[in-house]
Amino acid sequence: MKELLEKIWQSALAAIESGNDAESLRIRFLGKKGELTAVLRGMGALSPEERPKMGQLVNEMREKIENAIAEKAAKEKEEALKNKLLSEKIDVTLPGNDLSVGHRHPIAETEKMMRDIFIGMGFSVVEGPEVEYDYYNFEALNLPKNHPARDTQDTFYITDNILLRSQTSPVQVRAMENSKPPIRIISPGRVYRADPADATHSPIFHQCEGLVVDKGITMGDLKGVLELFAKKMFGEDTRIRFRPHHFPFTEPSAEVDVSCWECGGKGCRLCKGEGWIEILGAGMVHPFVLSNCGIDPNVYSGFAFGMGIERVALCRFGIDDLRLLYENDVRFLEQF
Ligand code: 2NM
Repeated sequence: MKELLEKIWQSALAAIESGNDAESLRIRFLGKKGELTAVLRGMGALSPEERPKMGQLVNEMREKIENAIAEKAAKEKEEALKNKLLSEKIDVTLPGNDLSVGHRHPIAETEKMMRDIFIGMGFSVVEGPEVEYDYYNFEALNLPKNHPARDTQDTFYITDNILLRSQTSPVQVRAMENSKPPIRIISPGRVYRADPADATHSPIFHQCEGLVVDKGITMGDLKGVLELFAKKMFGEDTRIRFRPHHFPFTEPSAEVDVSCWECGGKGCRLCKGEGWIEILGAGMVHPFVLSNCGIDPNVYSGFAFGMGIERVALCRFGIDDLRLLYENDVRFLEQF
């Protein structure tokens, strides 16, 4: 029987040596149907004196094999950890993956700058419908049917009385109808005109208009607000210039130029030798418009202004064709 135990020991060593995994070794040698258990079962044939001695030998052998297998299991675990660490090795000195981050479209970027500047001056941003009634787009703004100035703002009609707004002024008419002065708002948004597309025209474009109504508002307030806007938008050294003009909804009215930010006013290619760039229309809100909106022109006065967002974007970014802004060619847009 001793020889049998010795044989089992030798075959256990050989099995461990030959790379069997710890768990199958345990089953084969120590399990219920294992080789050592078979020896224990055969002990019934021994004499009562031999049995305890033999039992002790078997237990010693069990311990030896257990230890050998445990050692093997520890080695296996260590090996597995080593392999895991090797396979998961990362080189922290490699350059990172290049994640390309998008950015705002030049029109959106320019609109955001305008919003931020006017918000900084205490204006609120108000939006309104792009599909409007003729009344809000024209009539209330002192542009009755058959008024010649309607031609320059010809738009798209849904019905006789419903159209795509040609300016964002209807938002301001609604604001004046719905609230009491003081009013200090801008209304950026999309507008429509029945113009064929070319380098400087598009049937769909964007405007940012502004309106201030309160007691004692003067042209001086208008100039102050627009001068501050121009400095924030185009640079601290920017000056502004008012030229007399006519709009049906303001009186007096003006076109507003800013000094060229490229040459500082000397005259260059950007300003076509003028030294000035026209970017705004403005004026004192016509008394008819105020009373159309339920505001007493004998108590209140106000100023309003409007500018094309694309026009400002083209100038600022030095783009010479409006259509480039709408093609959404990423190779073009990535430059800004
Ligand atoms: C412009 C130029 C001048 C304007 C007028 C109004 C309103 F609703 F108050 F009458 N909103 N915007 C206005 C005035 C717009 O755009 C070139």
